[in-house]
Amino acid sequence: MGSNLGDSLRIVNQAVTALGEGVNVTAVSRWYRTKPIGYREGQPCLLEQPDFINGCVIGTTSLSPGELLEFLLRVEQSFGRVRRQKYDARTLDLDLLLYADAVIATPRLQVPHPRMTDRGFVLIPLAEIAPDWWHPLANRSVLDLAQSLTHSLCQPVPL
Ligand code: PH2
Ligand code: MG
Ligand code: MG
Repeated sequence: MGSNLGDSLRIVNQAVTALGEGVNVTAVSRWYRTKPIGYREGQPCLLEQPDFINGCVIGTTSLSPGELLEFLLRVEQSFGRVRRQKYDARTLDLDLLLYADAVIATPRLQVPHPRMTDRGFVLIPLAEIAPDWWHPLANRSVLDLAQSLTHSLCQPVPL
C-alpha cells in the first residue's frame, strides 16, 4: 500500500485496520519513505510529488481475487481516494501484488502486479514479510527479486 497525500502515516495505519473487514491480516511490514516513481518512455523517473509512505501486508481471505480487488477499491474510496490521472498523488493506493500462486490476466486485474518486479518500494517491504513467496511468472522468490533490483531511483528508507 502507499500514500503520498494527507497524513500518510496515519492513513496507512488506519488502512491496515480497515483491511481487517475483508482480510485476516497475518503480517505487516515496516513503513518506508520512498521517492515517487513514474515512467517516461518505459523508464522509471522521479515525479514531482511528495514522497510516499509504502508498506506491504499479507493476509488470508475467503474473497476471490476479483472480490478482493473490489474490496480494496472500496477501502481506497473510503479514505477519500480520487482518481484523476495515472500516477497522481493519492491518499491511499492498495495494490493486489500476489494471490497465492495465481496468474490472472483480465482487463481489470493482473496478478502478479505487472510492475512489482522492478519496484524497490514494493519488493523491499514485501521481502521483509514474504521472502520465500514464489513469483509465478518471474519464477524467483521475492527475496531474490528484491536483491537483484538494479536502478537506484527508489531506495526505500524505513521510518
Ligand atoms: N505508486 C505508483 C507510482 N509511483 N512511487 C512510490 N514511491 N510509491 C508508490 O506506491 C507508487 C509510486 C503507482 O501506484
Ligand atoms: Mg500502485
Ligand atoms: Mg493502485
